[in-house]
Amino acid sequence: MRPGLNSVIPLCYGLCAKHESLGERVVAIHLPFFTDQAFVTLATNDVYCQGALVLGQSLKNHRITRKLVILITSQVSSLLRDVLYKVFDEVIEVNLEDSADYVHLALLKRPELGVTFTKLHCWTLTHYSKCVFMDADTLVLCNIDELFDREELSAAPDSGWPDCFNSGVFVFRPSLETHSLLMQHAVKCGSFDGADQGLLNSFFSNWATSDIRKHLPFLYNLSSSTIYTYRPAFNKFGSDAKVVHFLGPAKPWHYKYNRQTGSVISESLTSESQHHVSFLDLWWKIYDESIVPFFDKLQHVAELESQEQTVSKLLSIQQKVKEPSAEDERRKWEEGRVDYMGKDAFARIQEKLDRFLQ
Ligand SMILES: [Mn+2]
Repeated sequence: MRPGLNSVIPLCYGLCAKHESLGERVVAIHLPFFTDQAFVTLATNDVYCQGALVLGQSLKNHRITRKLVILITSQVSSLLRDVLYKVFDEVIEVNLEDSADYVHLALLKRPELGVTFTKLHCWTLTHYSKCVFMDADTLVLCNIDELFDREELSAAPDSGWPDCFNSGVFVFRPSLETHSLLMQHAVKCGSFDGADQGLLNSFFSNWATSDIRKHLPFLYNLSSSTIYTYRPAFNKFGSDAKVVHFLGPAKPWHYKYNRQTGSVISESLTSESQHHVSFLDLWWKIYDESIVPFFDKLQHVAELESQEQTVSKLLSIQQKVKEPSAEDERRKWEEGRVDYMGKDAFARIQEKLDRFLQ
């Protein structure tokens, strides 16, 4: 029977949608869309953009009904900005140079707070009433729109210190007032771990004890390290994971991918990472199928080159993102475009100085 104009079908995750028959077979499904709510992520350079693109695509693959927003810094190249626009509804450059004097002063003393300040910028997105922040190194495994039923600040416990929340996934309400209080708190108290997680935990300090509804189940921010630190729990509950978080220094984009077998190549895996290899494979599958075509279109890649890629079969993000040259780096530094979060972070500079002084 042909569906009538207003027949309603339940969808797998409990929403209802209207059927609209167009001719004999084509059916368009309209999901309710909340334009005043958004998923928000952050990328401070071209490499992290790869993670953000896969995260954004993974959200889209599970029919999100909210807007997709990314905060970027001046370090992100114009090519990557063009690709980001293919996946995200809004690409917002955060310019710390525009912030108040006290922020500049704080950054001079503690440049490592740069990434934290950039992330805090999400509270200024006041054209949204509620948002879910997700790190660029997370990957969504199913629809998670129900997170918007939670209140600020909802987050999952950190696997290393469960009385703290992990700031890789959290629900918040944009507010200029909260933003300003957070910035002042950062300048005054700093961050006990030098990053946003320490700062947010000391600001929302009653998270551990005040309201259990603000504790997201761990399945909304399953840290990849837990897979081997609490293996029996992973074996029992891991298949229900909703969001995986690739914590630690080994990110999915550091691996190489065999396009023919659809798997991350095993030589590049440490013995530990074998356990979460299926999540890495999924990350790369999304990257290869949905993100690589955007690059190819934008770069007007000649057929010749795509043939070469087919021949090589192996995909790594180095093929898509060039490391900036020393000359580029110097120019950026001189123009005042300092990568506080990455290579120009205080720890990196200190490391370099130590090497010189040895
Ligand atoms: Mn992370």
